Amino acid sequence: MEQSEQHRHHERTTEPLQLLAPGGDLAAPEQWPADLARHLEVGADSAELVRDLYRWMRLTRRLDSEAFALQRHGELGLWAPSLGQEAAQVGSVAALRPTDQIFPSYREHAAALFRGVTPAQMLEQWRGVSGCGWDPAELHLSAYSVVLGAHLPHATGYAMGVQRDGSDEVVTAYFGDGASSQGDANEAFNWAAACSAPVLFFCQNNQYAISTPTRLQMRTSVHQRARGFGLDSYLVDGNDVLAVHAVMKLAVEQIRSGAGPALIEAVTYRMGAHTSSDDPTRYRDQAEADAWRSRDPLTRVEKLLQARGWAPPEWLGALEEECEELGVQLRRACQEFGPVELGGLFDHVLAGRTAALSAQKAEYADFVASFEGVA
Ligand SMILES: Cc1ncc(C[n+]2csc(CCOP(=O)(O)OP(=O)(O)O)c2C)c(N)n1
Ligand SMILES: [Mg+2]
Repeated sequence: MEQSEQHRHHERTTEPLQLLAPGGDLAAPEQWPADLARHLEVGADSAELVRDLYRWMRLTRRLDSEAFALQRHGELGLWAPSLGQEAAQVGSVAALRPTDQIFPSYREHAAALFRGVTPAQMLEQWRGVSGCGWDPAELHLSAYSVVLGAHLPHATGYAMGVQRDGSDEVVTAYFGDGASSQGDANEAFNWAAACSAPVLFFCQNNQYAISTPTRLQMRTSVHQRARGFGLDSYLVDGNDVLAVHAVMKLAVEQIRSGAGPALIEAVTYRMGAHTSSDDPTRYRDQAEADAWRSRDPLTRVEKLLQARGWAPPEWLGALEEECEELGVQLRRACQEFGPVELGGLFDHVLAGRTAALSAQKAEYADFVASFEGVA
């Protein structure tokens, strides 16, 4: 079968592609679609890959629980949990080259950690210390975008630049099921397809846009709609890190070789709240959350690691320590942040300084000064 025909096969399947079942059973290689098998060498020597993906998922989960606790302690203004979405994020980011630009939305903490964002940089935005804690050019990771879908035309435009540079870089943009309804998203998909721009749109369908379930938001799934724009599309179990990794590697390889843009829909579940300001018990059943807990993306990898003897106790112990150390660094970072300096906001609205911005900055400084001496 031609490889392109096999792609269409992925697109047509209504069931998300899964390689590692929730019980820890790995599909036999002969059951895998042939074009995917090449992209994930799970065999006798795959222990290292599985351990590595698991390590990043564990670190991400630790980051998430610590940051949520720090928000509850009043150290952060807000936090958007990544709990439950670790496989979708780690499996995908690990399939990219470090120089492939990523446009995240606001929950891609695994991608940020993987790219080398430090604990302190990670928390800056959530504490309100700065608009973005890291250098987007250095880490090839753009700033988090809270405005839904706004970064997707940026990703398409960036990919058009890559095209004009003659580079083989692949641009990845993460977005949610809810963001797929934005006009920006639809414009970005269409224009990427029209220009054959080297961009991969990665949708984490976590079943909700805050309290709105996916079924109330769309009649046709995101990966099916992608076809209408002329994007290659894939549907994958987003809680299966091995399937996500394999599909991502395949899609990225295609784009890098000039096949044009693609979209991956990863079916997952936001196990926690939308943000630290949200109470999901107001709009979803406990039974639903429990059902998804049995599909926890970490548990199935733990079962695989154990069954194959791929995770010696010393390795697990060292990972546990690494996670604890990450927690310590996050708490320390919060203690070491200086006071929030909002005056800097005016300096980064535009590349240059306008008279209006200078006036607003001066007005703000007067406002802050008016509190001096007030208890
Ligand atoms: C343009 C815009 N409209 C509304 C919002 C408020 N808002 C923030 S997150 C969110 C839901 C997004 O859902 P989804 O795209 O599925 O991403 P998820 O939060 O589930 O990761 C909404 C409506 C916003 N940030 N930007
Ligand atoms: Mg969502």
